[in-house]
Parts: sequence; C-alpha cells; structure tokens
Amino acid sequence: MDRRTAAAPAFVDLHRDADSFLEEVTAGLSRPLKELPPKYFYDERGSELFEAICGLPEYYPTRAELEIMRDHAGEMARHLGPACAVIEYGSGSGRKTRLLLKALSPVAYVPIDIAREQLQVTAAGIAAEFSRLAVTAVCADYSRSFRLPQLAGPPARRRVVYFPGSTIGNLSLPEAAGFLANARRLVGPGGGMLVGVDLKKDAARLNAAYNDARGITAAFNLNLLARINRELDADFDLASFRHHAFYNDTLSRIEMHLVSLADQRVRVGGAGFGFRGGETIHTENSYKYSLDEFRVLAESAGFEPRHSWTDGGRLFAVHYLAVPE
Ligand code: AVJ
Repeated sequence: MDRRTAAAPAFVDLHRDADSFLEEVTAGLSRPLKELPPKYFYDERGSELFEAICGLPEYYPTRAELEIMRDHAGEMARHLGPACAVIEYGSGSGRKTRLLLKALSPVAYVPIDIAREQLQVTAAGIAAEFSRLAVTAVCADYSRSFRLPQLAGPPARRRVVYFPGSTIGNLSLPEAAGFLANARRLVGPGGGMLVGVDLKKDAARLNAAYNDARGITAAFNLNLLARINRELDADFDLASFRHHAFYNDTLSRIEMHLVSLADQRVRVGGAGFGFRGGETIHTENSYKYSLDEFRVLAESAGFEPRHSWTDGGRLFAVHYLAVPE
C-alpha cells in the first residue's frame, strides 16, 4: 500500500430520498398485486443483513463471483487496458472492487449508490488504500437517469461501468435492456461494462440460496417493513407477515414475497392499506440467465459481448461488454 496521505474522496449528492421512498411505497402498496422496490432493502440494518447473507453456506453467488475476480481480474484488466475510469453501480463491501482496482490500476473510481452512509464508508476506505486513485463518490439512484459529475484526476482513456453482484437480476428483461442501454450511453463509444450475472441452475440450489436455514434472508426481507415503520410512520406488525421465496421456472427468476398471515389493515404515512390473509407483497425478483441469454440481451442494448468468465462450479458469470468506437 502507498502510505502517502490520500485525499478524501470527493462527494457529490444527487439524491433526495425521503420523498421518493414514501411515494414509491404508497404506489407499490396501491397496486392490485402489491409490490415494493428491492432497492429499499439496504438501510443500515438491511446492509448488515445482506453482508450476513453473502457469508451463508447456501448463498453461493458472492463466493462464486469472488472466485472469478480472484482468478481472472488480471485478464479483465488486459481487456480493459490502462487509464480507465471505473464507475461502480452499488458499492457493497468493496471486496470484489478491490480485486478489480488492484489488477487494473485505473485513474479514477466513481462509486454510485443510493445508500449514503455505506457509500461514504466504502469510498473513504478505497481512497485510503489506493492513494493515487481519484475517488468521486456519487450518491444517486442509478436506476433513474443521472448525469456523471466532472471527475477528479487525469483524463481517462476509457470509461467502464462495473456492476457486480447480479443486481441486474432485480430487473425484468425490458428494464434490464433499458438499463444496459443507459450504461452504454454513459460510457460512450470505446467504453465498456463488466457485469456480474447469476447463472441458471437447478431449482433446489436456487431455492436453498433464498431460504437459508438460519432465517437471515427472511429477516432481510422483513426488515423492509421494519424500515418503512421506522422512516415513514407506518404500523406494519412484523409477526403478521412471513418470508416466502421460490424459483419461478417459467420466468427464470427467484421471487421474494411477504405473505400476510391474516386479514389486516396497515397505515403508512397518511394512507391505509388492506391485506387479506394469504395476500402477498412482492419484494424482489432475481432473474437468472444462461451465458448466451445474457449476451443476446447485451447486444440488444448496443453492446458487443467480448468475454465471459465463470467460476469452477459454473454457478455465476462476469461478462465484459464493449461499446464499438
Ligand atoms: C443483491 C439483488 C443480487 O438477488 O441474490 C439476496 C439480493 N435477496 N438474497 C440477489 C438478495 C435475497 C441479491 N442481489
């Protein structure tokens, strides 16, 4: 590690959270099939629970993707070339990111996340560890359109979006295509994207990964209601909802729901919402793609798939997608 004093990361705040949270919760609970956006799982408690999920024996994606980064980050760096600006969507704990940054030595690193505290901690840690790297943390909802701020540091030869963790699996196919097209426009001609995507596999393994024996995934799912209670003046009774996750083979996705265990009424902010016993709130989808399915999707968004890496167990993939010059 370079021991010169690192500059504190630049911080750019483009996010107005409270209003959009209440609006999106109210809209989601007003639909005939109730739903809540999974991006709101990650408050402080939710981020902690998610870190615990990543270490569970049943939850293979994190270990598989780390294995890919350990084994192949050097080769990824050769594809990307020198003097990149790495723009990361969702900052997480930063373990995979560190493996990429070490191999690549980019000129700029731009983590973008809606979770402000987590973002600041991760960005400061990376700025301290990679002292010659210009770090600009951007607090924004990357699922909406946003403009990249002026970046600190020397000009980059290539912009690359790094989107690990299979978070793209939260999106439906048309949403994922639109999202990838936005990323393509953001990096521009000659730019690229490294994206982690969970692979299709047998349903038993998938079901186990989202129904862990210790109940951490259930606690993660239910924490969304606890967060709504805390932040939006709501009165969800957590004991009256149950975690339900299953692989939907027809749609190639894990679905997570919260099932109401009784007829009940819940107040959120000023509004009331009725639930029938057995009715669910759909809280998350996690789409699974074969290597070819994902490449076809990337092509539909104007990328050229250049290379895909998988772990030894073929559980997970990291794709390198390039934008033609
Ligand atoms: C972070 C969206 C990739 O879908 O596997 C883990 C979230 N939900 N366990 C996933 C999650 C339940 C995770 N992603």
